[in-house]
Amino acid sequence: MGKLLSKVLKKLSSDGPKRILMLGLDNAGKTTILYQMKHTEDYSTVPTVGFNVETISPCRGVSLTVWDVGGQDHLRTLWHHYFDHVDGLIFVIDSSDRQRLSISKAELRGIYHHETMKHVPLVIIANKQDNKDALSTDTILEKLELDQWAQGSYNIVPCCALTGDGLTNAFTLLAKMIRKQSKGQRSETN
Ligand SMILES: Nc1nc2c(ncn2[C@@H]2O[C@H](COP(=O)(O)OP(=O)(O)O)[C@@H](O)[C@H]2O)c(=O)[nH]1
Ligand SMILES: [Mg+2]
Repeated sequence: MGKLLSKVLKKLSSDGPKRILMLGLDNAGKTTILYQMKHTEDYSTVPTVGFNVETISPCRGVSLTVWDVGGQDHLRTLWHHYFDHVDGLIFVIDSSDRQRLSISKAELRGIYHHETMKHVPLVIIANKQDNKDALSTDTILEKLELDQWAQGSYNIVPCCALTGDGLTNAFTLLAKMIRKQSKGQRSETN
């Protein structure tokens, strides 16, 4: 999946650099996804000391910043530093963690409360679909109450980060949404 994903990201950055955030509760599978991204070309990583944020550049012109949300209220005051000029958000969910879906829902709402995040395209990765008790994407959408969000503002993709299944799909969708969004913004300013 490395080459295809790499192509998707390169195309995305062809009309200017892009900033993508990847957030989710701890144990959702973010680091595993990052590991899969390391197979893409030109991989480089810049760990941030003192704040559990990792930024990687999976290809030239694309930066991907990752951190755990939930239960770290003291870090929330720092979020706004990362919420400016974001082009897309990937929110990772452990599809078998029924108990904490409500926390994910609250976190997602909190993130989109930030003014600068309001129109940022969202792709939810319903990770760990290989687990027998994984919830379907439909059930997850229902529990997150995303059906109340504007149509086209989000998508959900079933994935298994361990094998990489679904990840290219997820990033391809996000890239499409970002392109559509920036076209819309251009025509608004014309
Ligand atoms: N079964 C299964 N386990 C996964 C999957 N993705 C990640 N994990 C496991 O879930 C645990 C947490 O993953 P990690 O990437 O560290 O989560 P993070 O806290 O969001 O960075 C690890 O033991 C991973 O091996 C998946 O798709 N399926
Ligand atoms: Mg991690």
